[in-house]
Amino acid sequence: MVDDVELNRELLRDMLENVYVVETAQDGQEALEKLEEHQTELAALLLDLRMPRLDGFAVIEEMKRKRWMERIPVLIISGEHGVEVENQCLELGVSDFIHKPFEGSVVKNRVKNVIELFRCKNQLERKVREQAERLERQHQIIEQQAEKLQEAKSFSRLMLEYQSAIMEVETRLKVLNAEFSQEYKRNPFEAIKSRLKSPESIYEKLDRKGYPVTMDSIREHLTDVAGLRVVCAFPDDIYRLAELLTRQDDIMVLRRKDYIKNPKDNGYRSLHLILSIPIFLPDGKKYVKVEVQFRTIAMDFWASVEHKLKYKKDVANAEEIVEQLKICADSIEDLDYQMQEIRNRIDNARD
Ligand code: 0O2
Repeated sequence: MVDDVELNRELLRDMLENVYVVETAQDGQEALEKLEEHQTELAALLLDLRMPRLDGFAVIEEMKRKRWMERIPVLIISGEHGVEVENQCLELGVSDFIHKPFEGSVVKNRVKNVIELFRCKNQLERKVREQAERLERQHQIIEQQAEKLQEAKSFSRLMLEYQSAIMEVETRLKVLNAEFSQEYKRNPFEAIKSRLKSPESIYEKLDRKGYPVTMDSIREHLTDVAGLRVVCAFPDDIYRLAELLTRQDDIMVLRRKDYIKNPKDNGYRSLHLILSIPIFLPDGKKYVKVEVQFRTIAMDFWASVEHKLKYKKDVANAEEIVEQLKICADSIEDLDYQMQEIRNRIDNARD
């Protein structure tokens, strides 16, 4: 309750004190200071208009600016009866008037009614706000799910492209195998193994290399999503087959790593090609990257055993195993070339 006349403050306090906790201020300035501190605890503000320092209109203006009027009902306590002033106050958003001299039951009833009305209004507004927030959250969830669905769709579509590229390379290799076997009376490769990189491995590799996990990033930065392993009996078949495949005029060789001529320190020997190969989809031709590894049967056996070591933790005497594997890899090279030599001698013999 804000009034500069002490008698008015005491009168109103007497009328309301048995129902409400009454806090008073003697001018607009003090009222705003108390409002700043207690505005969440106030049920209503009884406000005089004519006061020193800061008048009632200035308090209303400030309350409107701070949006306190939306929560706290303001009742004007004033000796003024002019329609003009009342209208001005109503336009500013005050809830009711209590005219001086004060009549106890009228004061109590007007205060009670305004507080009740505001309580209902605030409850309703809170419910509407909560409902709107719930709807917003649901909307966000639906949007996220739609996005995931979209991502899943484009990911499956991308995987389909890589799968098509695997099939394309596999078919070309099989055709070469058939032609080669007609000419040389033997197959240049024993087996083709293929695999599509798993979503977990794709994510792990992009993340490890610091690239974003997006469809464009997969296309740009990964070269081994589609992978083929061609297992040949003899080292010279590897080069012959690789040459026949890469000679095809619509295939581009993006990278070539010859670990047969330049074996890795651990003894690993294979020929790796990163190819860009066209695939034909309903919406046109597309180039897709494929990794093709060529190795001998013996080296394939070696690599599968050695690969296990990479994924095992705490292997006892791991260094000794690495050395042993290196010795085996060197023996395999010896063996591969000896077998090739034997094959050549058999081939050169007359039927
Ligand atoms: P996984 O589990 O077989 O897929 P890059 O792929 O280009 O980022 P890097 O190392 O430059 O990495 O390529 P590189 O040397 O051509 O090796 C690619 C793949 O060849 C490997 O894939 C292995 O499959 C195989 N490879 C390379 N070195 C070795 C080796 O020492 N031992 C064995 N067993 N396999 C090898 P990932 O992704 O490393 O493994």
